[in-house]
Amino acid sequence: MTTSEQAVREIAAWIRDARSIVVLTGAGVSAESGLSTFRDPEEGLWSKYDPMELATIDAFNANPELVTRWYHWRFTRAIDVEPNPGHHALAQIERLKHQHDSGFTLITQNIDGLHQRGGSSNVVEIHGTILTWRCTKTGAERPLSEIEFDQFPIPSDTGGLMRPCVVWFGEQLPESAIRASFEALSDCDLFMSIGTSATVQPAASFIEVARENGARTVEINRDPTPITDEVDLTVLGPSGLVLPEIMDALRELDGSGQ
Ligand code: BJW
Repeated sequence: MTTSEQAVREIAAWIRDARSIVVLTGAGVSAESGLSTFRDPEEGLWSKYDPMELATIDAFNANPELVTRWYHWRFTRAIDVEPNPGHHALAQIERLKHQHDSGFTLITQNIDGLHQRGGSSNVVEIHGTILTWRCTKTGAERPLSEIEFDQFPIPSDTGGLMRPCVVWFGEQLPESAIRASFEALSDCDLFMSIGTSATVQPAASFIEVARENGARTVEINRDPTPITDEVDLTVLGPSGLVLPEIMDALRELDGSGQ
């Protein structure tokens, strides 16, 4: 058995034994669906585009046409792709834990809606969603289906502009999402960081909150990150491959009742 096979089995046993699990996901989980991550030096969005020109309120105010066009392109990509085996495995783990009356909270930094489309139900979107837009003047929200993308920027009915309900740099995270995250973190006994570079705050600090509360910590990532040496167990590999392996190992353990 390789080290990574051993780690997969151990993580499966920790998932089986956990009373309450928090999973934090990032762009890496959607990479195998065909969506770009942010910080990959070759393919990442921030290697081609300047986040300060696209992902801040100042950028939107300075050039709403450019920012609106960019997010229009981003959501057409997001709705064009399908959830991958990593998304499906997380949804299966959630269902299994709920069957055993255990807690399972999926906190995602992703705005693409793929976890929900992959079958997850308890999803906390801490950086918002690209599938809902709101008026800059009144804050009134509208689903994509009710917005016509026939001019850029998009005027709202009330004299403002429509912007995506995502969290840009320097903006506060949605209060309800922060509250739900900290409630789950304060009660979890297993924390898993998956497909995130663990560099953007406050999400990057969630692991410390979980650890201070006594949780075991796990990371699954294609590449090492700043938390790789801090976690109790790491599996380096694509989440679309590793998560289904963990789910298979969990089924084996669950079926055998060990
Ligand atoms: C795979 C894989 C595969 C690839 N399988 N793995 C404290 C200290 C310093 C700064 C701050 C601080 N507190 C707040 C800040 C400022 C700022 C911040 O954190 N800056 C840092 C960069 C230093 N934070 C904020 O501004 C936040 N707001 C806030 O805290 O408000 C209060 C406040 C404001 C100001 C000052 C102080 C307090 C808001 C952050 C919003 C982030 N927004 C974005 C854009 C969203 C909209 C959009 O999508 O366009 O969110 S930025 C971008 O980064 C996006 C992501 O959700 C986020 C995280 O990225 P993620 O998901 O980790 O992606 P990558 O690309 O970084 O990593 C992918 C990983 O996957 C890699 O490790 C790969 O190896 C791996 N991978 N393929 C598994 N197949």
